[in-house]
Amino acid sequence: MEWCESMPKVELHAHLNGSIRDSTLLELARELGEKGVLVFSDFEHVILKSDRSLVEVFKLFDLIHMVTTDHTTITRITREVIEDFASENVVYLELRTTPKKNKSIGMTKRSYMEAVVEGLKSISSVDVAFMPHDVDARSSLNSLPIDNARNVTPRKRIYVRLLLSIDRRETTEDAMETVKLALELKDVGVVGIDLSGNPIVGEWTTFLPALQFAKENGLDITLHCGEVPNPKEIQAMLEFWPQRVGHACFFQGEDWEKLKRLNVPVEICFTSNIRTNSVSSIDVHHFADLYKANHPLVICTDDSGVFSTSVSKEYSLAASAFGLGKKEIFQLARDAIEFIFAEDEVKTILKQMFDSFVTNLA
Ligand code: 6MZ
Repeated sequence: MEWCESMPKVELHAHLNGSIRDSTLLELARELGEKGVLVFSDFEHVILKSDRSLVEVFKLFDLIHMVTTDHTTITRITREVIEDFASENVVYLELRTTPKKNKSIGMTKRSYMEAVVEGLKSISSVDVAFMPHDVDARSSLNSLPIDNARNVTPRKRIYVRLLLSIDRRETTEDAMETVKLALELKDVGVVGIDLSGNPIVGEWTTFLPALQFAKENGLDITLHCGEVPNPKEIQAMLEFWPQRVGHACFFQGEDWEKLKRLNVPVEICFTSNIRTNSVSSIDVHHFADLYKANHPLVICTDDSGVFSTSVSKEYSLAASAFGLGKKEIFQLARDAIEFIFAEDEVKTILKQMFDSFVTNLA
C-alpha cells in the first residue's frame, strides 16, 4: 500500500460529488439539519453505511446533491477533492461532474461550472495546472525539481482536466446544453464528455445526438457501459466507438470481442463494482482477463468518498488480488498516460514525471 501511495498515478474516472470527504459531507448535512432542511441523524446513517446496492447508491447521490449543490459548496468540494488526490500522488486527474441547474438559487449549468473552476483556482496547498494554454503554469510545474530526497517534502503537483457528465435522467436538449457548455469551456480545461447516472434510467438514443455532436466537435467521450445487463445498449455504445468506457461489468462474448477489436480502454473500478454487487468478488473481476489479453486498462476510484477508497487502495487491491509486483503495478499506472484526454504535451510531461520517480528510487 505504501508503495502504491508513493508512486505517481493517473486517475481518469472520478465523480466530483462521489469523491467528497465524509467529514465535509457530515459538516454540510449538520448545517442543513440545524436549519431544519433535513434530519441529520437520517443523513448520517446513510452516509456512514458501507455496503449499498446500485439503486441505493443513486438514492445516496440525490441526498449528497441536496447538501452540496450551491456555488460556494461546489467550489469547496472541488478544492478538497483535488487536494486529496494530489496528497496520494495522483499527478493527473480527469475530474467529472454533472453541471446542474437550480433556479431557486440562481444556478445554471454554466454558473455551476464556474464554481468548479473557482475551486481549481483557489487551491494553494498544491501546485495545480488545469488550463491547456497556461504555458506559465505548465512550464513552472514541469521545471520544479522531482525531489524524493531524504528530509525534503516536495510540493505536490497535479494536472487536472474536466469532463462534463450527462446524467441519464436528462433530455436530449439538456444533454446538448452540456455539450455546448463543454465546448465553451475548453480554455479552462474541459476535455470531454461522460455519460453516467442510474444505468436503468434513460435510453441510449436520447443521448446519442448530443454525444455525436460532441465527437464531431473534437471532445473526447467516455461512457458508463455495461453497468447492468443491457446487451443492446452495450452493442450500440461500442458501435459509437467512444475513446474510453467505464466499468464493462456485464459484457458478453460478442461485447468483449468488439471492445478488443476496437481497442477501447476500460476504466476499472474494483471497489465500486464489488460494493454495488456488479461483480461478486475481486478474484472473478474481468480485469484479470483483460490484463492477460494486454487490453488497455486504467485503475480508478469512481467515487472515493462514497466507496471509502483511494487510487492507491485500488492499485493495492489489484496487486494483492492478482499477484502483481511493484514493476507490473508501476507499468500499469504509467500505461494509463496513453489514455488521458489532455494534449500530447501533457503526456510527455507525465511520462517524465513517472520516469523521474524510478530514477530517484535507484
Ligand atoms: C453511474 C455514477 C456512478 O456528477 O454530481 N455517478 N453514475 N455509475 C456510477 N457508479 C456507481 N457514480 C457516480 O457526481 C455524482 C454523479 O455521478 C454519477 C451519478 O450521476 C451521480 O449523481 P456529480 O459530480
